[in-house]
Amino acid sequence: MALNYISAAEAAGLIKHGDNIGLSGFTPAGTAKAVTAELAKIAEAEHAKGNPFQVGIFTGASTGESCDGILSRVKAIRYRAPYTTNNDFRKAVNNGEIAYNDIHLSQMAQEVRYGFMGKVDIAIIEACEVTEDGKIYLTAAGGISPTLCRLAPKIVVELNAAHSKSGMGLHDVYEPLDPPYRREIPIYKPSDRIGTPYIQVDPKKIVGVVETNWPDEARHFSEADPITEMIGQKVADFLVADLKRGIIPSTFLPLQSGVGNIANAVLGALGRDTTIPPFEMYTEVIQNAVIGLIRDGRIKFGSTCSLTVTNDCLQEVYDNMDFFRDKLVLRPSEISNNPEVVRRLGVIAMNTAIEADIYGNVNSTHIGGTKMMNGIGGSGDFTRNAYISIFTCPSEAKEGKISAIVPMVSHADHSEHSVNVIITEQGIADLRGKGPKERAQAIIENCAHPDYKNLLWDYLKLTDGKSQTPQALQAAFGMHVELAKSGDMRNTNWGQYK
Ligand code: 0RQ
Repeated sequence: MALNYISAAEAAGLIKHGDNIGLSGFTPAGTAKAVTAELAKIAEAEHAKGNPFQVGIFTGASTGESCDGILSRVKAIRYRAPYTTNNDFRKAVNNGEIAYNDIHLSQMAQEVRYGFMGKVDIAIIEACEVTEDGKIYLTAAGGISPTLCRLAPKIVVELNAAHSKSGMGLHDVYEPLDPPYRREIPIYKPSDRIGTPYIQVDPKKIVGVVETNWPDEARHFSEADPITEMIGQKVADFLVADLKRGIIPSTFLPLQSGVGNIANAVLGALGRDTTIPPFEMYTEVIQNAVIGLIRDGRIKFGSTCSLTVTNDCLQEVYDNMDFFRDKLVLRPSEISNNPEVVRRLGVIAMNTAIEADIYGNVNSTHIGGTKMMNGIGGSGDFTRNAYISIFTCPSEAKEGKISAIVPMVSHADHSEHSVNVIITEQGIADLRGKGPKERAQAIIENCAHPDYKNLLWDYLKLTDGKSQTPQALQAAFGMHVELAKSGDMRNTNWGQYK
C-alpha cells in the first residue's frame, strides 16, 4: 500500500478538540515534533475564535519545546502523563491549568492499555524509516510507541531525516501481554534481545507520513561543578568499597542512572575508577557520559529506553554504528524500566532527590511539598526493585537557604523502606541494615551540611527519642515553614515548638 505523504499542518488538522494524542519519544529524544508545533497554531486560532481546543497527551517521558513548551503556552493541554522537564509546562501545572498525572514510567504503557486514561485517538510517531507494509523504525527512544501504535486507530509517522537510517536495528520492540496472560519477560542479561527492530502496524492505519528534518530538542547540561564532582566521586568510592568487600559480585552489576548533571558526574567518576571492571547499564536514559565510556571500553553494554544525548553525540553514534550496534539496545519504557527485570538483573539504581528526611524518605518531585518540579520519572521503578538503591543530591540548595536534609519530607516519592543509601557532597549515609533511629544518626552526621547539623540534632531533642520513628509532629515541617516565612531555613527556631 502506497504511503500517503502529507504536511505537518494537514496531520495536525486530523486532531480534534478533546482527542487524546499519543506521542513517540522518551525525554526530548525521539519525540514527534512537527505535528504538535502545528497543532499549537490550530489551538491558538480556535481560542481566538472563542472555541475550546485542548487535547490529552500520552507519551513516554518528558518531551521538548515543540510539544510541552509550545502547547502549554497556548493552553492546548488538558491532560498529560507522565514525566516532564519543561519550564512553561511546569508553570502551567502549578497554576492549576493542566491535569498532570505523574506516574511511574514503567506503568505508562500498561495503564494506557488497561484504559485508565481513556482512548488513544491518534498516535504521532517519529521514525527514521517506514515501509509500505507497515514497519516503523523508531529514532532515539522506545517510549510507549508499540502500545500507542497498536491501540490508536490512526497513526501519523514523522519521518525525520535528522535521524540517520543507520540507527535502524538499535531498537528491540516488545510488548507484554496483559494479565491474566502475561508471561515472564525473558531478559536475563542487559544485552538480551527479545523482540523486533521495528513496530509492525497495519499499513491502513498510517493516515499520513510527514517528512521533517528536525534535530532532537536535547536539553543542555552544564559542566559538572565541584559539588557534583564530589558527589560523583563519593558514589564511585561507595561502590568500590562494596565491590571489595564482596557485597557487589566481582563481575559488577548493571547500573541505572537518572538524568542530569549529577548522573553525568557519577558515571564520569565510575568510568575513571579502574578498580571497577568494565560494566553494563540497564537504564532508562543514556547521556553523553555513557557514550564516551562505551567508546573507551569502560562500559561494555547499554540497555536503555532513550539516547538522551546532545545532537553531536547522537550523530557520533549514527556515524559509528558498526562499533555501537552490538553495544546498545533501545527498549520500550515498560521493558527498560521493568520491575521484574530490574530485580532479576540486580540493577544498582542511582537517582536524584530534591530533599531527603532524617529517616530516609525521599522527595524527588515537589518543591515545598506543593509545586511540581519534573516528576518521578523512572526513579521509583528502579529504586523499589534495585539491588542497591542510591539517592544523591547537594546537601543544600539556593545558596544555603534550603537544607536538602529535613526532619520530614514535604512530599514522599520513595519511602524509607526502599532507600538504601543517601549521598551528598558531605558524605555517605549507608542505611542498609539500620533501623530508623540509627538511620537518623547516619544521615545527619554524614549527609547534612554543617550549617544544618545542629538544627537537625536539636530537632531530635523535641521528639520522645524512643518511638520506632521519633518525630515531633508540631515541628516536623518547621524548617519548611521558616523557609516560607523568612526565606532561609537556617533561621528556624525550635523554641516555639517546645
Ligand atoms: O533550581 O533550576 O532554579 O537552579 O531544583 O536542581 O541541583 O540543578 O539538579 O537538575 O539534577 O534536578 C531532583 C529535580 C534535580 C531531578 C531533580 C532546585 C535547585 C535547582 C534543580 P534552579 P539541580 P537537577 C530520571 C529519573 C526526578 C527523579 C529522577 C529530577 C533545581 O533530578 O527531576 O531521578 N528527578 N528520575 O536549586 C527547593 C529544594 C531543592 C530545590 C533542589 N530542596 N528546595 N529547590 N532545588 N533542591 C528521569 C527520567 O526518568 C527520564
